[in-house]
Amino acid sequence: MDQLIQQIEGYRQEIEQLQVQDPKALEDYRIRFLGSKGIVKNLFGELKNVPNEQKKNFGQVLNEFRQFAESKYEEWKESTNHQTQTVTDSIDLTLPGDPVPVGSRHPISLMKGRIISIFERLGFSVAEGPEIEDDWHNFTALNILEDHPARDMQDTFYIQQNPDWILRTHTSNSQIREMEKGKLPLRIICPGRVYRNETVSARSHCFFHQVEGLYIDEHVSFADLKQTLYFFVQEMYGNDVKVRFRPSYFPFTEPSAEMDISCQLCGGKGCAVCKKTGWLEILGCGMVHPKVLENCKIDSNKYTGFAFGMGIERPALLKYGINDIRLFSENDVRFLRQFISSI
Ligand code: 2NL
Repeated sequence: MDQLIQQIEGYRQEIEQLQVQDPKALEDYRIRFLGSKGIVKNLFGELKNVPNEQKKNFGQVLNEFRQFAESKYEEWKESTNHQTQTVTDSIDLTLPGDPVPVGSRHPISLMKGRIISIFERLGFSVAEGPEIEDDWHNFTALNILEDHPARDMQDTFYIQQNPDWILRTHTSNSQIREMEKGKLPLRIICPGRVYRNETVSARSHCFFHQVEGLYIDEHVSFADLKQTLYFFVQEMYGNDVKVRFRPSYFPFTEPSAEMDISCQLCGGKGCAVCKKTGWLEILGCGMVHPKVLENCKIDSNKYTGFAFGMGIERPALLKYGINDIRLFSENDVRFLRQFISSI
């Protein structure tokens, strides 16, 4: 009996020294002392072994100990509960939320989007193709022959030779792939990134962006080409814009032309941007060469088509008054933030 009293005294001291500060420790405490196989229960089990004349006394000690252990449990339960409440109370739900940065569109994407939406209104749809291309879709199908300088390693990035895999030098590859599908008529624009093996400077880069267009049907004429492109520049640069076509040469079009617009900065009078000519060159175009049609298994006696290609960087430089093409790909947020409100 004395031994049991001593044991109880030991437990009491143990509880006295305990620091229960979180729900896990509280639950551990409950199981150890107050659980169905816990210390208090076991001690009550000892009651039957205690001699009758001491039962009353021992029962009293035991009851006191149980009350002590239970009151400690209630006390700790209260304080750990209170702690969780303090965390919730410290969040002020009336405060404004943390701002989420939304970013902005890249100027190249803005320009590309404007070009696409004008042609979409004329019934063109967007077609895209791979940036890593084979020789056929980038060169041969386009009537660019074996000894053409564009195929030179100095001008084109080769990933592999024999068989050749290259980084496409224009988005015409997407147009060849669409023609090969054999569904006519075809009215598509092909935006995308292209690569040329050139020294990087403020004015030119080894990768840039293009939008090419293609329209193939029966009876498509050069008059259709001129009117389509005239509509485009009027939408893009305003109704007072003037255009001129100069004869040119591309292996994939015949006849071929370069289209200029009147300089938007000086209104055609001549300034530093248009090099005192009053004109800005904006795209190349022409009637699709019959060989290109035949290469894609299109009957060139029945079908004709026009095609054009324009860069995106140069007009974007002009529109936003940017003086270095490298800024487009440097990901400097101070540059990019300037386009937050642009559409
Ligand atoms: C330029 C000139 C041009 C084309 C691209 C083309 C595509 C096919 C067939 C025929 Cl599949 N032509 N594209 C035609 C003329 C000019 O681009 O100076 N681009 C920046």
